[in-house]
Amino acid sequence: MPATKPKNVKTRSGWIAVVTALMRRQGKVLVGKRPEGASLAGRWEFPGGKIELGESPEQALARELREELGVEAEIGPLKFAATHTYGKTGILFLFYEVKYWKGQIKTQQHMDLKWVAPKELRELELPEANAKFLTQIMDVL
Ligand code: DGT
Repeated sequence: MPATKPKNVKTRSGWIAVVTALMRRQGKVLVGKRPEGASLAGRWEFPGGKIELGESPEQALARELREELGVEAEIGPLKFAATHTYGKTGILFLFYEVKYWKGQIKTQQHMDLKWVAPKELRELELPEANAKFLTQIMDVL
């Protein structure tokens, strides 16, 4: 047993991995309004959520899109990764391209869903993290 804890243990235990989908249709991208009662309620986000134990990022995103939108999605390539910290919690964001899905997108958890032109993203109330790396997100759209 080491006499002292490795220095990075505390930092790493406060990190979570979140997968999000960049879904395009006719030049627009899908965003959802986070539900009441959730953290960041009312903010517009890209569909997705936390990776659960035992899941790959792609499995987690496919599950989230099933739960949130009611579709069976084919997860494309990783387009962008970034980190942001909310207080003591660090979030690693993985943004995937999602071009293909089966089924009709329907609101299951969000207050609302809408397709917006990439430049309209700038006018939406986004979570702080997304606002911070919006330029990079727009570059990969
Ligand atoms: P749960 O089951 O309530 O823990 O929630 P999950 O696993 O559906 O995950 P969610 O969406 O509540 O958590 C993702 C975290 O990332 C949350 O702190 C909000 C933050 N976040 C920032 N920007 C985004 C975004 O564009 N999409 C998503 N899904 N989360 C974002």
